[in-house]
Amino acid sequence: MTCDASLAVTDNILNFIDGAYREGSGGESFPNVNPATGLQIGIVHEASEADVADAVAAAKAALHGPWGSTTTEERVKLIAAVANEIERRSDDFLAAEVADTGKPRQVASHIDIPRSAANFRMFADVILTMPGETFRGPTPDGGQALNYTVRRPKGVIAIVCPWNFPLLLMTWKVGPALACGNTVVVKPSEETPRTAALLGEVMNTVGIPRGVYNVVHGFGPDSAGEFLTSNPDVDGITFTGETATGEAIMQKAAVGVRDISFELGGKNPAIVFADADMDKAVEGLSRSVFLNTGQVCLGSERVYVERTIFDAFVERMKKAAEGFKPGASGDPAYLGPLISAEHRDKVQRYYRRAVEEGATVVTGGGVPEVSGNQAGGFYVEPTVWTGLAHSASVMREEIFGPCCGIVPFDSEDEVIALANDTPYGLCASVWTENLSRGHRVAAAMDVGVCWVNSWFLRDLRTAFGGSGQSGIGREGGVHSLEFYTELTNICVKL
Ligand code: NAD
Ligand code: 6OD
Repeated sequence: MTCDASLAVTDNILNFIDGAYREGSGGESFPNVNPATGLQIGIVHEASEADVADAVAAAKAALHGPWGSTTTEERVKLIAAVANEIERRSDDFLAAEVADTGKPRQVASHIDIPRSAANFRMFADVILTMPGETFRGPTPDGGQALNYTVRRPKGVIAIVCPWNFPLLLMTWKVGPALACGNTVVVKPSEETPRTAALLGEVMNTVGIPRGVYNVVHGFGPDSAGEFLTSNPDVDGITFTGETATGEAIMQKAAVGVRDISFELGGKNPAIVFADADMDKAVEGLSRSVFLNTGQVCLGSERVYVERTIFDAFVERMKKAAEGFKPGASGDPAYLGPLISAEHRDKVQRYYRRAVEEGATVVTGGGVPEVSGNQAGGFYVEPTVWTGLAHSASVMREEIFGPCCGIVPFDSEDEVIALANDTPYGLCASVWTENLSRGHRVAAAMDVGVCWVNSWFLRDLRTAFGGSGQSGIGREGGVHSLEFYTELTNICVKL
């Protein structure tokens, strides 16, 4: 592995256990690579099974320490302080996220870092207004009973995260977990360990007690991911990542009947009706296909366009794709790298397969020329296909790259059937100026989230998640609090 001389390769990315940073006790480590250059920029210290057990034990002990007796109001203050500290140190978080993912600074500074602070601030608000239920009713002996619910923290929560929006997707779970009084052990992706580790400093600065927030680095099978999800002292597992990984984790969660919340893959449809505002649809869909180099679980890899506007729409998407420049500058016109050489190989395999499956390559399909210190980065061209059959594997399997197949349709019923014919069910978007049609088609989508004339527009109080093979459960607003708490009904004979 070549190192980037301009960056400190001595960056040591450590585990954070019981309020302190540590190397792995097994002495193992692995390289941390900047995907924009392909160069090694640091060393990640891998947690051994014993380290993971220590992290879980610290989290369990912290439930019975000062954290266990905090009031909701005290936790809310601490969590708001975490949000403030992320904002105060946003340059540090930005540098860490850009180094790990290679994404353009413009993307990380507008999406990843501010949303991460918001994830804490919003759940601090939600927990204060969490509704409970009370029933007063007759008892068989003619008396009365009062039933009411109280919420308890679930306990030790394992949070297993992907690499595409590392801090954003991790804090989306750490925020509500801590708001509800749980303690957490986070296993960030092996590709993007930095921001999870850095958050440990924030926790110490604002006075979150030790053991409440822990981070263990490593891989999945036979490494930190598996050690964590099989640890019997973990009370709940929340996971974002691939569907196949979700299946493996679910088997571990079955032992001891631990609760799970899963946000998994997708093959999301977008539907553009002839009456759509063409400018808005092209702008929205070029974001939903190419943002974050297509590495967004909510991205639209299947785009259905009403036949009368098909050619014009394809031409506009071609132009949009060709407007991106490969590279990792701060400019929004830049399309960053894919996360790794391995992922680039996978996306390229799909690019080749699309052609084998009969696609017309409208634009892209290859690897761009990139010069200077980014020549070794993991770039691919933004790609648009037409002419693919509904049964083509590139139209059925999640690619997670900057590409889409565009398909014409003639009727509303036809396109609803096409859009829903997938084992996934994460999200969809519908583009039309006919609001009745917008509501009707959105309600017919078998998905967890459907946008009308927008995409990835998030109100954090809303239910977020997928149906089918895209996930189990919903998080967001009170839905997160449902997962991160246990309900006790108290029945008082009056
Ligand atoms: P991944 O499943 O490969 O890895 C995710 C995490 O799981 C990593 O931390 C990894 O080390 C860990 N892991 C892998 N195998 C494991 C095992 N057997 N036991 C325990 N942990 C294990 O996913 P990825 O490649 O990091 O992320 C991309 C995928 O995530 C895509 O499929 C994308 O759709 C999905 N995703 C979904 C959402 C959503 O909200 N639905 C959001 C982002 C990403
Ligand atoms: O916005 C969110 O809360 C969320 N979970 C986004 C997921 C993006 C997937 O790549």
